[in-house]
Amino acid sequence: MLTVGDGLRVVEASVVKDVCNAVIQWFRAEPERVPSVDGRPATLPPGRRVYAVGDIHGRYDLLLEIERLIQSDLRDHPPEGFVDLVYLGDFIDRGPASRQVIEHMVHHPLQGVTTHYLLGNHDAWFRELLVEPGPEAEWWRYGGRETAASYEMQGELPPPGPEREAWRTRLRRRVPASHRRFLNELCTSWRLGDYFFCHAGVRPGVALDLQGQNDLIWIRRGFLEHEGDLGAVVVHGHTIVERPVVKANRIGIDTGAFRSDRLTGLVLEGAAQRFLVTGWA
Ligand SMILES: [Mn+2]
Repeated sequence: MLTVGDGLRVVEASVVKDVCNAVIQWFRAEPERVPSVDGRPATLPPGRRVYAVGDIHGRYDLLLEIERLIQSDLRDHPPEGFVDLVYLGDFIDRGPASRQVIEHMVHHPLQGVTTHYLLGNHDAWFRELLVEPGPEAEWWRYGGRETAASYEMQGELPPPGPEREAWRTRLRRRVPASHRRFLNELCTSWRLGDYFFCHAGVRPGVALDLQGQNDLIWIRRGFLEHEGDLGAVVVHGHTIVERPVVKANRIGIDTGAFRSDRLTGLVLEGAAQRFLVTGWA
């Protein structure tokens, strides 16, 4: 038998659910444009599904959550064929648990899917400075401090010179070989059907298979405002947006997880796109 208290809880629960649904609807509002190539809607080959995940930036908690969302999506919508999962890079920096993110990627890939790990500008910084002098000061300022802390490197970044080199040696010793191999093996792009996946974007006017690494992991100006056909619909992270941006020529899904708690996943199948977002499960 329901008591008054139970009824109140039911009402509260339904109000909360309505508000959540409204927020989700707002987040998943109609795209500005239909992603298209050569004037026709972009599609994946039949029987294929792709999940793409934006910048994780050391948020191990959100990585686990998006994996749970993907797994329940796979249960709710059993795939007809082959499933790929693409991480768009920037695994590390800013958030508190970069070491745990890489450790998880190395040892616990999601079962039943083929995973592609792409290189972000932060991952590139880190793998370079483990080997030789580079922009350590910039890296430190833009979240490298947190990554160093996750590898239990306490204290400040020493000035360039012998102290810095001793620091680099200590850091390298604390980063397991499996982590260094993971960073060194990151790819700069992946392509399937009418979609091209990379961290930041592409240089318009350059063929997709001739894009330079610097553009693929850093580009903003020249790409974000470009409205013309790019040869594929570019799925990217790197540039933070409040909610996913869907244009005719690109889909941006970096929703600033490290500070917004919203890590976004994009689901592509046929000509359709759907979104999975942490925090509202
Ligand atoms: Mn980035």
